[in-house]
Amino acid sequence: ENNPLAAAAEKVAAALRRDTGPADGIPGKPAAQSPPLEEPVEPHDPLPAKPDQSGPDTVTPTGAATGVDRASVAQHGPYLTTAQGARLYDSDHSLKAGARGPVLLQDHHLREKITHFDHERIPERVVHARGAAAHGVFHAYGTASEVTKAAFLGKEATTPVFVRFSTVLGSRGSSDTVRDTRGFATKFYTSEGTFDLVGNNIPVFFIQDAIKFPDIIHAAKPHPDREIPQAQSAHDTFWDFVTLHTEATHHTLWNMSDRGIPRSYRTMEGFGIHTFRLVNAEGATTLVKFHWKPKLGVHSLVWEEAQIINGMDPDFHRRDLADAIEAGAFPQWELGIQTFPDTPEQTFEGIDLLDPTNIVPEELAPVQPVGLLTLNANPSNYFAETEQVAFHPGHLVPGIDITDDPLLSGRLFSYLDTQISRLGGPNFAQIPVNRTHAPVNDMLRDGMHQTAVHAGAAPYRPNSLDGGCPFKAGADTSAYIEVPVEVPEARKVRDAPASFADHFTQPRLFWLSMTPVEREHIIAAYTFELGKCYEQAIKERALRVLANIDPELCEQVAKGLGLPAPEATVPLLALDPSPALSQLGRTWPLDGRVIGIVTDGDGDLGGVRSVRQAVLDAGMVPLVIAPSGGELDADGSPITVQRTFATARSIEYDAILLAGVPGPGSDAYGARDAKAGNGTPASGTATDPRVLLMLAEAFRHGKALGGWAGAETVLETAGISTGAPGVVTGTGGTDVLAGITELLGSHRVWERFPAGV
Ligand code: HDE
Repeated sequence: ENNPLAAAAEKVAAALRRDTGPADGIPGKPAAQSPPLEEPVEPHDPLPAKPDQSGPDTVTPTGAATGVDRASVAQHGPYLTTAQGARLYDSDHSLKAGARGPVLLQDHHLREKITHFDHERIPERVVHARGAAAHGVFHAYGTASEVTKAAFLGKEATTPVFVRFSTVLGSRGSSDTVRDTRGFATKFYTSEGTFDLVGNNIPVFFIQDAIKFPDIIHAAKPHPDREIPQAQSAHDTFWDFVTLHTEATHHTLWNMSDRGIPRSYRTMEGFGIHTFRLVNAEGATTLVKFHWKPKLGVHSLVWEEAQIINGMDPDFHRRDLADAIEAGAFPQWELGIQTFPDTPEQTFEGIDLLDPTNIVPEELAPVQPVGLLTLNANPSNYFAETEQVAFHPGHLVPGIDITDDPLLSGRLFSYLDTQISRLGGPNFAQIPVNRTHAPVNDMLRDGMHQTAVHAGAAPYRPNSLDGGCPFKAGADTSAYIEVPVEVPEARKVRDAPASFADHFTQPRLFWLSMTPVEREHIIAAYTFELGKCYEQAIKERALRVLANIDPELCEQVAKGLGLPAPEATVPLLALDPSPALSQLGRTWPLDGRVIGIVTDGDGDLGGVRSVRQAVLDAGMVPLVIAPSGGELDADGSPITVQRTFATARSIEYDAILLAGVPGPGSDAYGARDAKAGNGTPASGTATDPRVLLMLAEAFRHGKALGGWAGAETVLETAGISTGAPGVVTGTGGTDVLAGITELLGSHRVWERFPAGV
């Protein structure tokens, strides 16, 4: 009985039963009598593992399992353990000399837990740090078979994919809707090895030679002294560089256009940018540019909306992608190729195909669809998948080869190199999301984070000990064989071809292809960004660049900056516009569009119910907005309030409906519910100012607005004429919705612009 070890064991057993007495507590203070509510205290077998609790897999999550005993790895089994598998009886208290005494250095569990935590972060990507990703599948139409032998582009081929979208400049925690280029990187897990198409949502790049990449990125990232601004191009160093280095003009113009602020990842185009070389089964080659075309059309935010979102919902794009997939509204893109004959000049209609600041207008070389991408599953674990995925333009498969675009050549070096520092060594291909679905039989060995246990004694070639295995493949056994392109005899130089010196023709083509609304947005963007620069000399230089694109653009921006507009220093060519570059003028499916329905307890709740249903039936998302949360009683069958006046803001909706405002003289959303500053109900008939703000913003942003049964009064209070374009009022909700739906097909009510936003 006096055995001290037995006493200690009993104390531990008591701790496990959670009935410890006050022995070591503050004198006089009783110990807690019962365990925390709802925390299970009896060990039991785990519930079936949710996909996001599964342990490390031996293939990518889209592939088949390869026989690892899942029960033997993380978070399986009834007991919490250390990393070495020893069971723990307490993970909430450090080992101390007495409950109020010092923590002991010998607490190896504390040290293991904290040390692992200390090392949970890895370096973020130097560019494209903020991203969101999804799993999906690619179905090939087979239409590319004539030009490439790549198996995944063959008829009916189906290939798992992982796609990561990103912004370029911001850190991992920055906002989604900043003005920036977006990454669009796709990993195809093909049967012949992994193919990565590491593209952007803008078809041209800032620089023509990879050696300039550190310069553009140093200029565009926050200033090194104060580390501001975050995720912005509206600052001196960016504009200093892009105006001195005029090959950046084309990309910068795209950034200043609506393409710089996409509505959603789901409504972005993607581009491989560089010209690639395809090779078919007969060895014939074709030059191509890759395009992703979103099924929902190409749509953007307006600038004021984008800025409000950065504060209201910095995860706007990430949320939108994940929500759509979770709801089963799987985003889709068609992969297309523009094809060009593989001539020694590598030009098409006078356009240099090796210059990544050039596009080839679709009117000259149509985009031919070759397959359909569907994103149908969200990642289970952000870090394991979205953060650790490692793309590389050098991940190529037989049938797809590179060209001598000097930007691409540098990328082929950079991506492998960056993964080694980012993912801590050369074995990142073993991380589940990076594992190929093709059989691997390499002779790469050892290194940091080696997880394979390679057997055998002969990881070298030639060998006799392994019977000469593995053998080299040939053209008939799917080997990746570089196209034996002729390299003209040349002198070793640091230089660029003369054709790379034209920096203004293509920007002018883009400008001339824009509609008036799009041009107005471009002018506003330049005026905003240059207006944020401090250095007068940079603004003046920027105007000289704009003068070489178009006098109207230059004059308008100069006016906004209060500076004189300079003359062009290059001939301004008369060019045929490329209508395919404009985002306007077509109508698109409405899947996933969000309709805000504002109502309150006295509104036409029957009407709200039928409009909600009609919105759902049209594949769109209804969100009921009311003064406060909970449910609205519609004749005994309640309607759930999804947003309150406190949580709703115009930016979340593509259209807003005022659903049944109580009759004339009523309080029209608010007087009864909004509280005056002192907590007592406000008097009078004022509409809640948050509703008025929502309507005014939505109107300025070109969104469809509508309502019935008294909506006119509220709209007018918000300063919106019911006769204005895109405002639909009527007596019944479903009629009004029909009018709104028609407007939504063209994304916004473009007649409302210019609106100065
Ligand atoms: Fe990248 N780029 N890049 N880039 N890039 C990276 O690789 C680089 C370029 C693009 O979601 C880095 O893993 C150089 C063009 C995307 O994980 C790095 C040059 C295009 C992503 C890198 C370029 C891109 C990256 C940073 C000039 C469009 C994100 C982390 C020669 C065609 C991929 C990483 C993801 C990421 C280097 C230019 C697209 C450092 C040197 C042109 C979509 O390797």
